[in-house]
Amino acid sequence: MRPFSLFLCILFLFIPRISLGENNDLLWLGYHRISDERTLEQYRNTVSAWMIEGDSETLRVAGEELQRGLDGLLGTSVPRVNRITRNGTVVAGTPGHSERIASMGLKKRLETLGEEGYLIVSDSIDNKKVLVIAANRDIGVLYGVFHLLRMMQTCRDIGRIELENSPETDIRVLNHWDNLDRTVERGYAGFSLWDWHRLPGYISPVYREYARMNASVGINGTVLNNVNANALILTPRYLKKVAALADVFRPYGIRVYLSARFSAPVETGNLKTADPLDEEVRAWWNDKAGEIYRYIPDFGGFLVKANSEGQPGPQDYGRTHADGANMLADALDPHGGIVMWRAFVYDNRVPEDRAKQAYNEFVPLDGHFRDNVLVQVKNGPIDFQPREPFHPLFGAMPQTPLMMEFQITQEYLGFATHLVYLGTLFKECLDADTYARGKGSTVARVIDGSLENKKISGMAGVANTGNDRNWTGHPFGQANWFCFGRLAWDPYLDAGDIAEEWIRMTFGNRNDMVYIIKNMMMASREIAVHYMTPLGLHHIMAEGHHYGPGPWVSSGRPDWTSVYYHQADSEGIGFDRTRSGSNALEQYHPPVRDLYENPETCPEEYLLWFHHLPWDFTMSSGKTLWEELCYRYYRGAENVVWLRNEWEKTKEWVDRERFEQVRMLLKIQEKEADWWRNACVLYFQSVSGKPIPEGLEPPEHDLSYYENLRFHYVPGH
Ligand code: BDP
Repeated sequence: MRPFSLFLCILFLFIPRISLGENNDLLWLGYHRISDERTLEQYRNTVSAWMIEGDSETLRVAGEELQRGLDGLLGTSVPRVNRITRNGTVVAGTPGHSERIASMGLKKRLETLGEEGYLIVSDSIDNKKVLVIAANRDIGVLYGVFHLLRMMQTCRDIGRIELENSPETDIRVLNHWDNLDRTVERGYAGFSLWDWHRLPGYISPVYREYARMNASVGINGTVLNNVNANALILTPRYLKKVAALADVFRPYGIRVYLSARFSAPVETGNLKTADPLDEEVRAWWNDKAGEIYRYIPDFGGFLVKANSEGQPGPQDYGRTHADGANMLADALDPHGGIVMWRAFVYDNRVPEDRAKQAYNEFVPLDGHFRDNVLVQVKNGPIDFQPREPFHPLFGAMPQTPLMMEFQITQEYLGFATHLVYLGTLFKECLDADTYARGKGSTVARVIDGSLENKKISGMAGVANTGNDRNWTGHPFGQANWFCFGRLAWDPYLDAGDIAEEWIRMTFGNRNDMVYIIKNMMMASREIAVHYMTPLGLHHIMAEGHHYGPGPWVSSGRPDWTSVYYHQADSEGIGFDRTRSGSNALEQYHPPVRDLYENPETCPEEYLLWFHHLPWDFTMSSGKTLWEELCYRYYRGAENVVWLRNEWEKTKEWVDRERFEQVRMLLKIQEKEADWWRNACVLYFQSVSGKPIPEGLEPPEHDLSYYENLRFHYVPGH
């Protein structure tokens, strides 16, 4: 080697690794060396080698993960061994493949942990201290590996571990609203991850990383395409591409599902009808299912949006949602597949409050669905708003498995520009008490199946991923993906604990930094509610693209306008859903109904969701409703300044790239929060005729300025 090249090589060894975008790419699995020397010392003593017993693709990726994680966290190469010759060996496997594990007397404990559960225990073998990760199936071993690594990433004590863990729900899926041309409906992180054009020949390394990330938080399924589905996805040309993705995901325990277009038999099968009771149609779906399983033997099943927002469905033929779902369920059943049938349905020809329509259509069908059908229900009765009460269907269909549908992508929460941690939103819904079987009948217990002893359970999250370098557009969007997975696995986890895990895994373990960022995250959703839709307001965003405020939107189909939802006039504001109004409250069980029926006892955060009240209604603060509304809008916008100032404090701890990204985004968020506040306060003032309370700075423009803002090429639309 020439001296100059040698010099360059040596120099290269001493230059810190080029980290442009690296931290962002790695998401929460960066496995950075433990910075606290005492913890590092303890970990190095506890973990000195690893072995995985057995051989399968899943065990191989579990081994790769252990290698990568331990090497990174301990800052040294941790050897793989075949024999236990030293203290601190991690031994992972299943009793089926490992005699050592089979002989450890764990059988009884493993019996309760199912296909995906695992246990991690400190023990000794041949007088050597070991850490055992044991599971019934290989996938449980992989989940156990991620658990141990997470404990180390978050600096937990691993000196003496004794834990068991298994998921509370069966189906934990991301729903990608990705189109075949790679645009993503309501996606704000670039284009779709799926490179349909070059599949199946070209397998992007991103697919494997995607699978790792999901597996690390327990997600075990992915619906690849938009619920507004294109029937082409079910044709052989695309099924080959889907099969190629399924092959990459399989070792990580991730099954592939597809959104099925109900009219596919007509569009791609040349049939004259898609009537679910027609024999030819049923035969077409049976054959289609058989064909899919030839490509993808472990195909998960279909997600269906039918008779909603213009999508075809069984009602086009005078049939019910159950008829449609059951036809598909029958086709999938011999292969072990399931149907996730969405309850997000509403019809502009029905003069009913939109909040009531899903309940009205689905409750009569309870008990009519096949065993392999889950009805997938959005968290609230309208549409992923910054705040909604829980959907009344939860607790109203005792004989039907109900799946939760959360939206991780921030369609109504500032896109990928605003820092909004959704853990608190998800938990608010999961912890809500439906009273379906008396006190303690929480939504979490409905969806995990424990309340009514359901055979199958699940949770879906509308993904926020795209081909942006940081995956989610906003670095903090990563936390929402992470948090969704953790809650799908265990809906009883605490939103703050999950935030803290994510921060430690992503940014490191400095307690002062963790404290600041966690506070920001935990406050962030309430802040957004304040500057967008305080006091139970909802659906007042701009029309179509949904970017920014649009409380004045009044043309088009009524239930797509804002005035339909806020009902503001010179007298007052809010949607009356009590007995004197649409009586949507009737759909809730009595204690909830009674509490919300009375404006004096209705929680203020849902006040205008359920009540139309005069502007001078007295709030608990002693202020009038009008004043309170203004104060909340102003407080929300002010708190974004607080978020920005808090973030500045993290400058010396967070890597430059992410620090700067978040800083820039918070500046935009501040402007957009002011925009929301100004537009909404001015609009509501134009109907209330009341002055903006003293001490609050008047908006910089007049209402017509905000009403006339126009935007082109807004993402996700
Ligand atoms: C709405 C979105 C729309 C989706 C729809 C759905 O604006 O793009 O297609 O939900 O969930 O929130 O089907």
